[in-house]
Amino acid sequence: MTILHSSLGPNPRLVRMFMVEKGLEEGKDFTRVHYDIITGQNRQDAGYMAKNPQGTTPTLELDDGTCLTESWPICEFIEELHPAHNMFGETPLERAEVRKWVRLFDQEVVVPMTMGFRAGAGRPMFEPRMSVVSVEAGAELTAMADAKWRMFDEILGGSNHIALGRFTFADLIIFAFANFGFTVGWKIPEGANNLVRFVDTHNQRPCAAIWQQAE
Ligand SMILES: N[C@@H](CCC(=O)N[C@@H](CS)C(=O)NCC(=O)O)C(=O)O
Repeated sequence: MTILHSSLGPNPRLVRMFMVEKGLEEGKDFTRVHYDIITGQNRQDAGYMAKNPQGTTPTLELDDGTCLTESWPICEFIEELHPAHNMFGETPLERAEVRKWVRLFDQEVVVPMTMGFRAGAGRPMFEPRMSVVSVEAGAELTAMADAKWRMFDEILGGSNHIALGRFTFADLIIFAFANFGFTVGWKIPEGANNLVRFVDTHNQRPCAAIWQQAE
């Protein structure tokens, strides 16, 4: 059976949320192996490092032992195997639209937000295992990410969908990283009320329950 190598944190949870959206069930369609990333278990396990030389989670291990890494491409792979309840677009144009927003969000929010977290509250955990920018640079990155969160708030306007007028992977990644933020003390920037409504609305989705679960 397919194995999802997983842990705390937004990236494995993004994949797990995607699987819920796809109707895939743990224990039936895939098994999950959990790593304690707080203690660095993922990076101390030579077997895991062979599966994913980056040492990060998630990794999707297929029946033949092939290991796929990086959350977004893992989700696209799953979408191709399970096209029902389309999340990436039905046509080339739709897919380009969804990927455009995912790429923008990934670069403009995910990268500075996570780098900012690693340099600030996450420093004790991350500093021993990877390069981390200074506390000051981390605060600047967090502010840059927040400016882009505001941009996404404006783009959303009165809609709860960033693309295609329906729930897509672009919404899922935004929703997942807002939830990640909440777990580490981040708050939606003041006045970004479209984002507040977006999160409240999508909190009703079954996939949101992943954020309430202990690992
Ligand atoms: N770009 C990767 C990021 C993976 C990543 O940073 N995963 C985090 C968990 S959210 C992790 O493994 N952190 C612990 C570590 O790096 O040791 C992806 O999209 O999957």
